[in-house]
Amino acid sequence: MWPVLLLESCLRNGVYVSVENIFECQSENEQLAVQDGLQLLEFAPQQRPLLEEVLEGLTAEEKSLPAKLHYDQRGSMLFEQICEVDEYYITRTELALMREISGALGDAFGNGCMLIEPGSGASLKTDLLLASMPDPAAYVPVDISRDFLLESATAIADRHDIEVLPVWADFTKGHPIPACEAAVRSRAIYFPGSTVGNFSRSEAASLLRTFGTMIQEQPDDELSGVAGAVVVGFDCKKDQGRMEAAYNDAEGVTAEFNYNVIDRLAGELGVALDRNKFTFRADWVENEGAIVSRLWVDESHSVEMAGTVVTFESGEAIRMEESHKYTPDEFELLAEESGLTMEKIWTDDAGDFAVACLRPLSV
Ligand code: AVI
Repeated sequence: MWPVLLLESCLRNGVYVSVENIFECQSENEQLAVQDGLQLLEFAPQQRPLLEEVLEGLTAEEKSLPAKLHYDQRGSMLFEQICEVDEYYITRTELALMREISGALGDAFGNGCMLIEPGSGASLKTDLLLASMPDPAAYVPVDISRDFLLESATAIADRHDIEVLPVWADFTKGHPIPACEAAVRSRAIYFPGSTVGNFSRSEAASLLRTFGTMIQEQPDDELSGVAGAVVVGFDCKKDQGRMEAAYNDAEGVTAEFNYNVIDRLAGELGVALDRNKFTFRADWVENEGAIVSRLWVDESHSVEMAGTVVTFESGEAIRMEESHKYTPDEFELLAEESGLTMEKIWTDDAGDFAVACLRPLSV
C-alpha cells in the first residue's frame, strides 16, 4: 500500500490563496506530520465561525441555513439512508450508469491521468472509475472534513494500487494539487452525485471554471499537453411529482436529515431552536430549476442567539438546501459559460441522470 499524504489547503491572512499562487504558498505553509501510520502533508483550511454564518442566514430577509450543516456524523448517516429510500432514484441510477460507462471514461482519460475528486467519498463509483483507468498516476481526494477525508483516503489506498494524496481543503475555494511520484500526463476531476446541484447556477458556473483551471495549469511542466477532463454527474429535470417525492420520502428520512440541523444548532452552538415548531417540505421551484428544501414555521416564536433576538413568524420558512436539476442542453450551456465544452454525455435509458465529460474549450 502507498503511504497516504494529506495536503491541507493554504490560507494566508484569512484569505484563501488562488490556484495560481498555490505553489508559492505550499513551500511556505507545508507541514509534514505522521498520524495513525499515515504521513500527512498539512495546510490548515480556515472556516468562518459557524455561529456568525448561522446568524447571518437567520436574520436575512429570506431565512436560510448553510446546507453544509446537514453533514455531521448523524447527518452523513441519514444521507446514506436517503440514498436507499425508494423515492430517491439518484444514487442507484448513477451507480448503474457508472457501471456501464466507466470503461469509456477510463479510455477518455488515457494513461498517466491524475484523478482529483472534490468532496471525496471513497464511493463505489470512484472504485469503478479507478479500476477502469489505464495506469493512473495518482488519486487526489479533496474534502473539508479532515477525519472523513483520511478515512476515505485510507479505504481507497487499501483497495487500489495507486498513490493516494488527500488534500484537506474547501474545494470551492481552489486548492493546491500535490505532486506525485508517477509522471502525470493529464488531470481529470470527478464530481459525481449531483453535488453540482447543491450550488446555485452561478456558483456552479464558477466552480466548473475553477475545475477547468485546475486541470489546465502546469505548475512544474508535469502535464504533457494531454487535455484534462472534468466529469460531472448531475440529476436531470423530469416529472415534477417524481422530483418532489425524492425529497419528501414517505419514511421521513429526508425530513429527519433537515431536523437534525436544528438539533445540531441547539447542541453545538447553544441556539435554542425547537424542531417541533417547524414542518419540513421540499418543493419544485420552476424559476430556479431546483427542488428547494425548507423548514416551515408552525407557530410564531422568538429565539435569542448570541445576544440577537431572532423572530420566526408563523408561515415563513428557513431555506435549508437547493437541489438544482438540468436538462442536458442547459448543462452544456453552463459548461460553455465556464470555459468548458461537453465532449460526451451519457444518460440512463429513462434520461433520469446524466454524466458529462467536459474538456477545456481552448486547448
Ligand atoms: C448530495 N446532494 C446531491 C443531495 C441532493 O439530492 O441534493 C442531498 C440531498 N438532500 C436531500 N436528499 C438528498
